[in-house]
Amino acid sequence: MLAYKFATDEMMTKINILKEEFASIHDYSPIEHVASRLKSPDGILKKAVRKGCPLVLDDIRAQIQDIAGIRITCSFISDTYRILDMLTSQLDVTVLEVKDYIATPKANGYKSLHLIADIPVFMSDRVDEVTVEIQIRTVAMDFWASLEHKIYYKYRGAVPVDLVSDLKQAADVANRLDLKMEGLHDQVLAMEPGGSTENDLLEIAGLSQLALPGGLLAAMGRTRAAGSASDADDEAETGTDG
Ligand code: 0O2
Repeated sequence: MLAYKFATDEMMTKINILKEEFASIHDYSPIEHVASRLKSPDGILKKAVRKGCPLVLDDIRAQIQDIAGIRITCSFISDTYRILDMLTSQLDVTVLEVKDYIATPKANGYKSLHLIADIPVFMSDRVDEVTVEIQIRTVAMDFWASLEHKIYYKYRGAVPVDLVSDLKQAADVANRLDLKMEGLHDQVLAMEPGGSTENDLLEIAGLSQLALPGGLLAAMGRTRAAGSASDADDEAETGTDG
């Protein structure tokens, strides 16, 4: 369990680095919220029995892949794939499986991207490759999944048929909301002054063009504007004195 805790800590650090980098350099962060949990020994055993997994440590390690679980919630569907790409392209992350329940939702309406990956945990005398499951979903998908999970447990899996149908309808509504929000987001991006804010070009005397993030250019622009205003004030004051 300790190895799973360390793996969760390492993965959380990776995700928090992405989150902080986005918050300080870009206009917004695709990561709304991150949470982690370790499955309890009782939960692991129940899942092992449910899956017909032999109750032997090596088999449990190989077959129960969500002992260490991380959930990332994003604002928009496109962000979920963006985060998936960022994590899977990291050199020490070995992708075991990607389950795309967004492109292919479960029959009950469940949507989410699941990344199952190994990451190395450096112990005092060895390196363990530890499996972590990362669920990446939008806020709307998360809202639906949390409620469905509660209902499923309340009825111990035997959810009444009309409730199942209502939940499916709610999943469709959540999906429509996600598509609407994505459309609004695209419109806002298209309206941003100067088009793309990701990488504008700045000419600096004598140097070739430098690609700088839009946020930094905007901040420099504000500094320059403030500088010229204060120069003008100084000149006005000098003029008065003179
Ligand atoms: P808990 O209590 O959240 O930990 P598989 O090996 O693919 O046959 P497995 O391992 O269940 O089966 O994989 P799957 O289906 O990708 O599910 C992994 C986890 O995703 C689940 O863990 C849930 O957290 C979540 N999940 C999957 N399907 C649903 C769903 O229909 N509704 C909700 N709310 N969550 C879902 P656990 O251990 O089942 O549950």
